[in-house]
Amino acid sequence: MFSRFQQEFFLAKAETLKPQLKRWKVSADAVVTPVKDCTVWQDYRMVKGDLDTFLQNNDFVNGSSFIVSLPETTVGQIAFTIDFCKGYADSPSRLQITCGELPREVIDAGLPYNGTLNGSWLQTEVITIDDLPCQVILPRRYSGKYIRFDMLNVPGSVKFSDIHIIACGVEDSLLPPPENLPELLKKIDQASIRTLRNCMQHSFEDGPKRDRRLWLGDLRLQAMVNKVTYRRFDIVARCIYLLAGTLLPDGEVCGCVMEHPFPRSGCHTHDYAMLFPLLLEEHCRWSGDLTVGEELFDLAEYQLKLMERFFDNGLFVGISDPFKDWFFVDHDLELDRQAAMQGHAITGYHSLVKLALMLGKVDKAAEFNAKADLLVSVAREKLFNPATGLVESGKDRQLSYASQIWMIISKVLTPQEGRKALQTIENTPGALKPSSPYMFHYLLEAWDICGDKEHLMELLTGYYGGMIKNGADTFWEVYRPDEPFFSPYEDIRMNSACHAWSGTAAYFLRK
Ligand code: RAM
Repeated sequence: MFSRFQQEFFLAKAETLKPQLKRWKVSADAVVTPVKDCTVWQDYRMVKGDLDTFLQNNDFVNGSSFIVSLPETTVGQIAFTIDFCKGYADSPSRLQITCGELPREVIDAGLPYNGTLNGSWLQTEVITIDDLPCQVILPRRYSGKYIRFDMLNVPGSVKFSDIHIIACGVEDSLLPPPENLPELLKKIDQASIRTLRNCMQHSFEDGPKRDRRLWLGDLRLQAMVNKVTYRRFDIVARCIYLLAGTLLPDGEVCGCVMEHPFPRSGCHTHDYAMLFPLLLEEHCRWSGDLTVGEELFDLAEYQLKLMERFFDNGLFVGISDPFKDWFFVDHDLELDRQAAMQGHAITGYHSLVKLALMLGKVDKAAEFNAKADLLVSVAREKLFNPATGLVESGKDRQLSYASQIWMIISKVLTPQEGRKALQTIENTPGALKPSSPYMFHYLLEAWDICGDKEHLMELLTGYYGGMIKNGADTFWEVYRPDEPFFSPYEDIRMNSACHAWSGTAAYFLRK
């Protein structure tokens, strides 16, 4: 595909689009006490107290600790002032500081970690401060609503004041909610926008706590919310150039880009690569910037070319080596991905058709149309069961929401058929449900295509409203309403609670 030299050119373009970050102060506004309560999310309530009084009246000795909260989930550097209380400080102060997006991250800060991702993602530091009094600004950037201070070793006793976060991001404020919305939907809208705002750093990050990188699947959803809110198309373009400048050796657009200290590609994520044409086409259409479409049209086409090896006579047959060939689709290892992947490829071709027409490449449009048509007719023949009205996936003819959803998005099913399939799957015991907010977004997109706005709003209110009722002010990477302790990483502290792919409610509320 593109040579190293061409990729450098795209990276240089990305560099010219690098946004300036704003900085602002968000002060802690309460001291909080965790209270065990099995009726609330993850079994703890945070009871607030007056912070100024607490800090004025309390000195902290070895072994003591306290937790403060911020008015909203904030991204930035932790800062505070620390002083000694009596005599003079004859030794340094050693503190453990833990930042958490959700209560359990700070409550369980001392518990051993046995999750699958590296524990260094947990936002805990041990710092040693030599000369008191002083202001401390931690060098790392965090994302959180709670900060816990543990006195590991302090000279006598110490006092704290001015605890805050030096927040950073491209945008420092939220847009006001649409006036005609009921209260709960206003809250959902604001949490959705805050999620986008907090992820909007030098690129669109998936989560400012974790992975702090640009994932293609997340980016496509952020671009949708961005379109109806901040309209920072410059940053979307920058992200697209970052992807184009960090191709994998075989020319595939990588699933994620790590931006620092210099842009590098992450892993193969084939379903995300298949979404590249969709991302590009939507960006060109929404921003009116056809240059990037011209420049990257061949790259978008090449992504689907690369995927041809996973198809046999127009049917996705897939996954030869599950460790090498990662088709993410959802956080669900049981999910048979055949139908969903067929849908991704068709959607990719449809996007290429639109892009080709936008760019005046009529012959190319016809070529992609023919490819899409073949995949559609094979899907109808092999995956759709007209007797039940459902799409079945894989050799075990698995029934899942994901399969219906992707056959709707790719227009294999008409809106009428789609509506029936979604209604039927809702009443099919044992059908695999969306497991992550990422797949939940696509469920809403499918209902939108099928034209049932009422049901869409019902689902949206139930799901995102559920998170709000459970204390969210940004939306969570992982949310299974009936499984508060579920983590794909085997430790809830690793879950990100401000996550790009969960933030699309504002798109549906505002578009
Ligand atoms: C996780 C992150 C990210 C997502 C990938 C596939 O690591 O949540 O947002 O895109 O999975």
